[in-house]
Parts: sequence; structure tokens; C-alpha cells
Amino acid sequence: MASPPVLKRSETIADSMPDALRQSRYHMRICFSRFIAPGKRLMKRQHIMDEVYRSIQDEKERQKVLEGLFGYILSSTQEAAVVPPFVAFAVRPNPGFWEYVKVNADDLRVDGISISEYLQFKEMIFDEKWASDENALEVDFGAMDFSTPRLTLSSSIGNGLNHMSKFMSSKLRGSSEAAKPLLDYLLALDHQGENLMINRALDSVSKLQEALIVAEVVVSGFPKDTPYQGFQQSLKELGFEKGWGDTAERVKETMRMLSESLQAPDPVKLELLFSRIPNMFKIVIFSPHGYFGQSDVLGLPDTGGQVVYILDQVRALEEELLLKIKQQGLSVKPQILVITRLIPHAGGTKCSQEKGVLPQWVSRFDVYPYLERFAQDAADKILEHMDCKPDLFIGNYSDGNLVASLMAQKLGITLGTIAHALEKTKYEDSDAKWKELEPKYHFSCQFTADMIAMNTADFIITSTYQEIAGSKNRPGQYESHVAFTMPGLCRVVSGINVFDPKFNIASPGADQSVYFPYTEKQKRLTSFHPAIEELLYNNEDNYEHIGYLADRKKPIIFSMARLDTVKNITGLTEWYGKNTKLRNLVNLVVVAGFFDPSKSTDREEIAEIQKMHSLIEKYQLKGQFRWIAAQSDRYRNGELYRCIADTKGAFIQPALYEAFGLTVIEAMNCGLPTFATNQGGPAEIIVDGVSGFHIDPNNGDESSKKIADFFEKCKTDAEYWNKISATGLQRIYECYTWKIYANKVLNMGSVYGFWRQINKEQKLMKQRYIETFYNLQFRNLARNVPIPGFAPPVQTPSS
Ligand code: UDP
Ligand code: LCN
Repeated sequence: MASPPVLKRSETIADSMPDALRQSRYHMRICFSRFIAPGKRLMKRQHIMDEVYRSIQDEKERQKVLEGLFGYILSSTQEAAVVPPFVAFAVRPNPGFWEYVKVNADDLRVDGISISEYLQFKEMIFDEKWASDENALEVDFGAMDFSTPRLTLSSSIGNGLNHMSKFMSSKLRGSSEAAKPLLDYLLALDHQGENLMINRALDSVSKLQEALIVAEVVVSGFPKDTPYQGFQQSLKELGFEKGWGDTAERVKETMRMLSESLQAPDPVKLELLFSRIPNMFKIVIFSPHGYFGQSDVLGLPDTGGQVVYILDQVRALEEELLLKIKQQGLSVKPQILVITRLIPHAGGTKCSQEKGVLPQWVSRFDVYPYLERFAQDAADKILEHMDCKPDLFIGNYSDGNLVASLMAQKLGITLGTIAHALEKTKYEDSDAKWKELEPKYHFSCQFTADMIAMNTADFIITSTYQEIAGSKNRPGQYESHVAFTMPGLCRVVSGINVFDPKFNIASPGADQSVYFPYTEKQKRLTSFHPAIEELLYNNEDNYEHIGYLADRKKPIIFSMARLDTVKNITGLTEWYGKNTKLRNLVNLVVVAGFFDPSKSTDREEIAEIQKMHSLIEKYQLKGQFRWIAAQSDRYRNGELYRCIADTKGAFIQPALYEAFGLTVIEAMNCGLPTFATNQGGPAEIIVDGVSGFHIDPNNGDESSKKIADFFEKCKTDAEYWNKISATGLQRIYECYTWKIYANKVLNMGSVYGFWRQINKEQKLMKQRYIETFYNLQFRNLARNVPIPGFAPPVQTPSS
């Protein structure tokens, strides 16, 4: 079994806990007897703290305990499994670092325990029989990762590319023999049978090194901007082919990078060299659950921003590929294929343009039985369409990642995966309580698929750091797959390692031809202004808007999201309703869902619609509040953000949790000062008080006060609004553009593509484990997912 990452501190929790308990033994005894009194249970940090408060009533005494070592340990504890007389703690002192200890409540004896033992404690609460089954299935992907380099610092997580380049450069350093994998890689490069960069004449490292020296001299004899064709023949005679650059200057630079990398590789140069190697012409992107790519159609509740992300991603990758290929001196047309599904029952949209197999929309929770067949059909189509193997697969979300994994394994193609939002962290204890949730969500399939994809992927693209490793207090989405248990199904002692250099942060952007600053007057889409005027200020209620704004002079605070509970649009409405000062300063406009609950089939959405109506009544919002139904025209939405900026308003994103938050960067791109949730991605996008503001969705009073304070300050300091608008834009241009994204992702494809070649044996071994897991576990689980009217098409392993 793989051991967990070791704490980089002189003492472990298991070492320091006995002292911590000794510091106030009397109180500890009371606390621990309270912990175990109700019997077996799972306690979260807050419960533990509540019990401590109840146990130590004297404030001074309590303060003393909480400020001591025990307080520190509790503040790092994520949960505790109580199985009297033991309390087993899962402690997370830093992002990615976990330690497990058990305390005997009777004598306060402390022992360090392994992940497996901790998970067994947890299982005792939910399924005692399974917990004590010696042959319960333990899944350990870490056991096959012994030669993979690991990061060691929490702060390095997500910076995999950089680390990988370091590791590769140390592997290639030292001798011609060590550099040979790079030579072999270059020799294998081709485009439709035509060699690129070098040919077989340069079949040893020393020959290549010598030829590079001569070639550099040849190229130096030409003016810098001489096109490649000007000296192509001379290079060919030395064994060089196309792909080095489009001008003499670029060719020379690339040759120098290779010479230096062969002589003494350094990570920065090596990464730069790989960014120039012509190894990427055909990319396939997977988003199987469909409702995709039609104009003016938002994804269904499932897909929201994912559809936007993929459409923009394709455009950005295409632009970057075209630029790279041109700079490499090639005239190849790149191809990017998006694989999705046809939906004959397309609700008037264009998802049904050909005859599909499955007529209806299938929710992301129910789609698992269809994915194997989908992968098989798609593989044939891809090869037919591209007439050769693609260079890179990119999966999206659990279903797309699984399909991409199956195909990448089969065809031997580099794989990058993207999760948008992993479901596991969205539902409390969704792993331990999986049986309860199974009929509705089929998490057994989803979490299994996620592990298969994460482990198959050569690299994982995330939008933010928190997606991988969370924050000081909250574990990341990927981190929640490090170790978990689904009692009765499997105990995962090592699902993924967040210190794996496969993790990379490449944040998406917003399409800047749609979302541009309100100040760019000549570009403004003024033709939408009458419609937007109607949308915001017409006093009649109709199918598109209800409520009205009596005072047009007030700035508007604006929000736009799907009407899901987690988006917390009702929360924002309530904060506004309660805060008289804010109501006097600004109007509130929200774009969300629709008004008639009978038109929704989604329970959460129905509840939110009803709540909105009751809040409007309760707080008598009419006159200050406008509720607009979901809007699907992104050009008009872009102009809408800008019109809100014209009122000197702000964008508010109040979600209880947001994986990334595209609306946040859309608003900031338009120059609209933005207040966004501190729970999830937006906390990283915005630097609080500098490029916008963080708000706490769980503390409405504080959040609405922060918004009101901003508008009050704007009244006295006319420049303040402009300043926040400008710093928001600056933040976007520095960190959140599709250009930056596309460049990073293509570099990942290049570097990790090479790494999978030199790490072949280990990759193969892990692959065999994944295949077994897929065949014996996933297929059986998927077969149990019913879809009314259709027999799931998965075959049994024996059929
Ligand atoms: N959106 C929209 N109309 C709406 C609500 C949302 O066009 O009525 C768009 C929004 O502009 C953004 C995407 O849908 O591009 C939502 O992405 P986000 O990351 O904010 O949230 P998700 O829906 O993916 O959870
Ligand atoms: C899904 C989400 O929930 C959002 O937070 C992201 O911005 C979106 O996908 C695009 O990745």
C-alpha cells in the first residue's frame, strides 16, 4: 500500500497529540467522553468544536485549550470517525498533507494509524460487516507510481509542467546515451509520412550534435528574416527536415535550444524547445452528453459553463495551433474535432441533425451505461474523419474523461482531462453514504469513472489551485479522491496523488470579442440597446421579466446564473431584501432560470423558483428589483454586462460554491467591478480589495454590507469605481485569457507526450491495473444504472 505524503515537519500529529492532550487532561477527558457518548458517528470539524464548547464552559479555560496544541490539531482536523472507545481523526495540517490518528477516549492513548485503518474506522459507522471483511476490495493506484517524480511542497501543486521539465532534463543529462530518448523522439516525428526536423541520416546523438553546429553556421549566413525555403536545401543535405522555424532567426534559435539541451539540458530551455517541436496537428475533444454547439442554446442544468468553455477552448486552441504551425515553417492545416452526441428529442434545437441511437437527453448522472459503446463508435468515426491517429485527446467532465481514457488506452494517444466540477465534493459524505444516494446519482459509477480517468490521464488541466488542493481549511476537489471509502463497494487507499506533476493549472478566459470593456465605445453593440433597455426598465411583467426599477438613476447590482441552489441567487435576493442601506443605494437585477415552477422538471430548480417569488413578496422588492429569465444570446449578454457598467454598477456572484466561475471573468472583462464568492475558484480569480472583492456566501449580512460600503465609497470618491474596474481588467489580461490557456495546454500536450514515451514501462503496468478495475468494477456498476425504456448496452465481461 502506498503511504501518504509525509508531513514536512519535525513532528507528526501522532507525536504531538499526547502532549496536546496532557496539557489539559481534565478537560480532554470530558471532551472525549462527550465525543463518544452518542455512540458511533462521523463528526465534522464544526461538530467537534461545538462539543469542545459544550465541554469546557469556562471561557478562559476554553481559550487556553484552543490556543494550545490541541486547538491547532482540531483546527486542522477535517473529520473524526467515532467508534467507542476510539475517536479516529483525519487531520490535514496543510493542503495535500494528511495524517490519521486514533485516540482511546478511556485513557487518552494516541496511536498513528494508516489510511486504510482510518477508512475502516469510518466504514464501521456505515457498514460494520464490510469494514471487518479482510478481503474487502482495497484500491491502490499509488502502488504503481514508484518511479514517478513527486512534488514536495503544497505551494508547488498545480505547477506540474515546470516540475516535469526539471525531471526530464535531469533524465536526459550526462551522456549521449541519456540524451538518446530525445533523439528517438525527433526521429519518429512526422506528418502524414513526411519526416519533420531530422531524418535517418542523423541517427546518433553525436551525429545530430555535429550537424547542428554546421547547420547553425549555414543559417547564420542568411539575413534573420530569410524564409525557410531560402536555405531548406542546404539543411536537407545535412539531414534536417522542415519544422525548425519559418525564418532564419527562428530556425537558428530552435537549433541552439536543441544543441544546448543535448549538451546540458536545463528545464527552461527544454520546455521552450518542446513548445517549438511540431508534434501537434490533430486534437480531439470529448463532451459526450451533448446539448452542445447550437447557437443560442445554453447547456441543460448539467452543462452550463462547460459548453461555453469548450466552444471557446476550441477557438483558442485553433488560433494558437495555426500560429505555432506557421512559426514552425509548416503549411499544415490543424484539425480539432469535438465529439458529442446527437439528441433527436432536441426540444427545437439543432442537436438532432442526424439520426441518433438514443433519442432522449440523458442526465450526467445516468449516462454511464452508454459510454463504452459511445467510445467504440466514436473511435471509428475519428479515424475515418482524420485518416490518421490524432496527437492529443482532451476529455471534459466525468463522462467525457472516461470515454477519452478508453480511447487513449486503445489507440495509445496522449490524454489530458478536465473536470469543470467533480461531483464528489458537492454532496456531503457522498462516498460514505453512496448507497443512500445511488438510486438518484449513481455515484458508484461516477467516482469509479473519475478515478479511471485521473489515473489514465497523462496530464490534468485544472482551472484553479483550489480545484486540486483546496485552501487552508477546505480540501480540493481532486484531493478528496486521495483516499476515501464507499463501504460495501471499495476502499480507496490511494486514488490520486495531488503532488503528482500531472496536475496543471490553466485557467480559462472569456471570449474577448464578446466580453470587452464598456469603455470601447466604437465596438459597443448598440443595436442591442433598445432590447436591453426593454429588458431592464420596461415596467410591465411578462414572460421575460418581472419586477421593475422605479429609480433609474441608481446603479445596478447584477447577477446571472442557472437557478440552482448552489448558485445562491435566492441568497443574494434575500441579502438585498434585508439591507435597507443597500436598497437605497442600488437596484438589483438578476438573470436566472424562469418564473413558472410548473415548467421545470428539476426539484432544486422548482424550489428556487418558488423561493424567489416568496422573497419578492416578503421583502416587497418591486420597484427596486428586476428578475429576468435565462438569457442565451452571449453577444447580447456581453452588452448587458457593459450596460450595467454604464450605470456604475457591479456584478455579484454569490454562489455557495463555484468550481471556477465563468461569469466572474466575463463581468471583469467588461470592466464591471465584481464581488464574488470566497468559496471556490473566484477566490483565486479576484485579489480581494484589489481587483474586485470576495464575499462570504454563508454570511449574507457581512457580504451585503461590503457591497453597500463599496457604493457608499463610490459616492464620495468618484475615482474609486474606475480604479476597481481597471484593476479587474488588469488581472484578467495578466492571468485569465484564452491565449494564455491555449499556449499552456499545447505545451502540456508536447511535454507530457514525450514523458509518456520515456516512461513507457510504468505507464503500461498502471494501464493493466486500470483495465482490470474497469472490467471488473466499472462495467458491473454501469450495468446497474437503469434508463427507462432502454436496455443498457454494456456487455458483461463474459459476453
Ligand atoms: N449563462 C448565460 N445565460 C444565463 C445564465 C448563464 O448565458 O441565463 C452563461 C454565462 O454567461 C456563462 C455560463 O453560462 O458563460 C455559466 O458558466 P459558469 O462557469 O458561471 O457556471 P456553470 O453554469 O458552468 O456552473
Ligand atoms: C462548470 C462550473 O461549475 C463552473 O464553475 C465552471 O466555470 C464551468 O464549468 C467551466 O469550466
